[in-house]
Amino acid sequence: MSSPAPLGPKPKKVVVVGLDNAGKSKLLRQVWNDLGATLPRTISPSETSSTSLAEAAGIVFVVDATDDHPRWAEAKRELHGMLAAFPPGELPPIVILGTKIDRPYAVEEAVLIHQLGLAELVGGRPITMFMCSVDWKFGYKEAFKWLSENL
Ligand SMILES: Nc1nc2c(ncn2[C@@H]2O[C@H](COP(=O)(O)OP(=O)(O)O)[C@@H](O)[C@H]2O)c(=O)[nH]1
Ligand SMILES: [Mg+2]
Repeated sequence: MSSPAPLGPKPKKVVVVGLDNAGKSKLLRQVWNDLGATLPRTISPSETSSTSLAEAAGIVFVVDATDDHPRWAEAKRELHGMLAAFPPGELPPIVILGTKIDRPYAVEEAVLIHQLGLAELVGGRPITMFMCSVDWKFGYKEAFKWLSENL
């Protein structure tokens, strides 16, 4: 028997990137477990190991928002480098996800925006930031919703 025809359009690939230890794997597990039914059907998130950035319809850049051992300079280089690799005008929508805000040394959104140099990036690009905590099940749903509406 042949496999059934897919219902509706193929889900668009959303790639989750960020430094090691940022929280990508835990986020993805949580997104699949918890959002499952509510995740917009149009998107299919995974890490870059299985999907290349060039195939991505949208990108989630995960950054640890706690400043006990901050790696924001490194994260900033990674983010700006990634964006620079796209041809002008072909950048997919991007969510910067500041995560682990349940932790005691988590910083405010404005601090991360400054540390990651987001103001330099935004000009006309589909890029935004959300703060989240996987442990508190907070914030990531809104982030994926924004992305799904901006693909
Ligand atoms: N407190 C807290 N810890 C988190 C959160 N998300 C991830 N972590 C922890 O951060 C560490 C790295 O997470 P992981 O998903 O393996 O990071 P990856 O290397 O980017 O895949 C693990 O110890 C996670 O339990 C969060 O929202 N809150
Ligand atoms: Mg991982």
